[in-house]
Amino acid sequence: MTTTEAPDVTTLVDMERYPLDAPPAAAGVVAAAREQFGSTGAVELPGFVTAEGVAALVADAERLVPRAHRSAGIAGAYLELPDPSWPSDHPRRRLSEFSVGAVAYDLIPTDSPLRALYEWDPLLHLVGAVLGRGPVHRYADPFGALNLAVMGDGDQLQWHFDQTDFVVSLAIQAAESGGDFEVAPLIRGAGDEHYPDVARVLDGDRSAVTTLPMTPGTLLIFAGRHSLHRVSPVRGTTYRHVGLLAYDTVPGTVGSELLRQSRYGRTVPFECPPETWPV
Ligand SMILES: O=C(O)CCC(=O)C(=O)O
Ligand SMILES: [Fe+2]
Repeated sequence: MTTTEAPDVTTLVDMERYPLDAPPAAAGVVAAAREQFGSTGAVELPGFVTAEGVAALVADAERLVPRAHRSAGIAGAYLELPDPSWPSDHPRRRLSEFSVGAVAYDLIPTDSPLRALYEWDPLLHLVGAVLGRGPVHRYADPFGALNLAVMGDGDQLQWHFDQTDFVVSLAIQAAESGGDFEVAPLIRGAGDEHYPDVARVLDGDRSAVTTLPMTPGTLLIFAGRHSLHRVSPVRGTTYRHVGLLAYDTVPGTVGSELLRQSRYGRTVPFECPPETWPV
């Protein structure tokens, strides 16, 4: 891998449809997205990245596959160890299978178009404007701020809540089948866990669940800390590639050591620049 300049993000994003470098021109798009986000806790921006941009992101994702840390096992919705003081069928005790690959932020080089997009301030401002809760910050976690999620045949992600307020996911490549993003939007609130509602989703009740097929180039902004979500099992030989761009309303927020160890296989970030790593 060679060290080169960060790609020009305006060659990736459909700047006519989403003129983010000219905020007044983007006002209509932002207002519509903000309204949808306010009512459902999730908003899709279709065709955010152009077909050429998607091709560049796919090539980037394929070269980064060897850097993905694979993890598999059983985990719960709260991304913490089950607490035996809860009854055995309580949502805090329930575990289900996951298997996933993730390339951590500290392994994504500066010449990656995905990294360039995450570090592009107009996107940060768009996310802030859509959320409408004052300034948002890129997640301060050196692993979890930006991930490339790489999922192959049989991989899936269990129902869970995120440890950051908001995640923007960018579909890069769809699997042959499966790999849908399923979400029960805003099922819990700050200080109000709604355990019976969570239990119903874990039991297979689909009435509160929306399924979003991951169409390449679509950007999805969702309230991951309060929305229960999962990725259905992937089928076929094509990788499902998704960029996960994390944000928080509180600066300096990081994920737990347990999550770092489970998802990335380590708790201390690499100090040498990701460009210098052999693939
Ligand atoms: O891959 C996705 O679409 C979402 C992944 C996710 O929910 C997570 O990594 O927390
Ligand atoms: Fe998540």
